[in-house]
Amino acid sequence: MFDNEPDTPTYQTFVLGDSKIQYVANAFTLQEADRLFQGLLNHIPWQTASLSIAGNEHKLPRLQCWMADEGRTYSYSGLKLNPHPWYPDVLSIKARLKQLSGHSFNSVLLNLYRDGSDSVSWHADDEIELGTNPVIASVSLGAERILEFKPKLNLKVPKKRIVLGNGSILIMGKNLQNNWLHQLPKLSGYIAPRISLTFREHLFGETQK
Ligand SMILES: O=C(O)CCC(=O)C(=O)O
Ligand SMILES: [Mn+2]
Repeated sequence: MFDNEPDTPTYQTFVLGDSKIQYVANAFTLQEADRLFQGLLNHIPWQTASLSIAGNEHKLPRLQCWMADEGRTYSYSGLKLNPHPWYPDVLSIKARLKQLSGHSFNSVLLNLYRDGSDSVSWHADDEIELGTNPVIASVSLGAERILEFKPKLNLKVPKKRIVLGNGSILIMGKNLQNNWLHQLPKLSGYIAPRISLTFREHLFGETQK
């Protein structure tokens, strides 16, 4: 390691069609990222979610926790997630996100990938409660993983791959969820755990559940 190399945030922008992705490496120092990772691993009430497909139960290949203000229920793929109250370290991560990106969010889906066989398959975060043009930010803690993007329609465009490092932030800009899919593929070999916090702006309040 380069002991005297400063651990400062560095910004990179990727253009995908008419959408932009911003990647911030070192949004958290290694020390901060390691402490946050251990705290979340031990204190978040991680849950297994199952989908029912043709009458068969399929466990999702990752653990999850939906955290938001009271009443902001999240539904996707037939699952209905009731919000857990905010955990203090998640609020400080949200504050760093605001400071570095200028974006405010009111909810977050936390994912725990226990090893390389945990994953998220192709999808867009385009649920109705996120509005028509959502910005989604993903904070990465722990093992490095790859996020892949492909257009919903033009299948000739090659996949875009972005490596998500420990302590990084990835911001998927407007339009991306409308026109592109993303996935976090399985990896073989020994892969350490990773936690992601995917922050969203949830537009439905308690009265519109
Ligand atoms: O783990 C990630 O960085 C992405 C997860 C994701 O796409 C999601 O939770 O919707
Ligand atoms: Mn997603």
